[in-house]
Amino acid sequence: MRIEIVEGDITRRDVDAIVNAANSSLLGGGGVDGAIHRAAGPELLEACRELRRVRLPGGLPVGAAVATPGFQLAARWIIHTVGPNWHAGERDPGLLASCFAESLAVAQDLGAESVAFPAISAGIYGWDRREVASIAVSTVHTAAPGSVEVVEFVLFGPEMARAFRSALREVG
Ligand code: AR6
Repeated sequence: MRIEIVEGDITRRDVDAIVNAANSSLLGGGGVDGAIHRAAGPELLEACRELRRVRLPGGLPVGAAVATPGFQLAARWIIHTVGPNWHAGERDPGLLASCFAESLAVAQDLGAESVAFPAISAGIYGWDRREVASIAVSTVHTAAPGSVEVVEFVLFGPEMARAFRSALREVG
């Protein structure tokens, strides 16, 4: 599996699947979640409401992942995951690792060959960017091989990109 670091807007990536840093409600929010809902169009919210009604009445647990179509995105699928919220005392690195591992497992099940991840929990949820970078890169680096050939980390800002490049150097 090849790992690439990209600075930019994840909604614009032409990959098979993009990962959304959602919340348990799956009904939208700010940050990358808001950007993905705006770019994918209103059908995404409908699909999320349907998921909640049929499969996830209690919401999506922290560390779990679930897919919807990409609707108006170039990406065919959106994989929604819920990062731990540092501000709410959710500080177990295993929960954050689970977001990356479970999202990748969903991508493999779908047969995706390319997947783009944002810096889950590094925005509104308040985790330190170096810790997110280290957990993200090491989790993807040690994942079992499958259909996914390329994993992109698509990041806002040079500092976040630097943190991920540094984490990649450490595993490489
Ligand atoms: N492309 C790539 N990265 C982005 C984009 C984008 N279009 N927009 C923001 N980021 P956040 P979280 C970066 O807050 O910390 C939502 O309200 C951002 O700069 O989106 O997991 C959800 O509904 C940061 O580096 O996600 C939840 O309630 C990173 O993406 C909550 O926020 C993640 O920031 C989740 O918080």
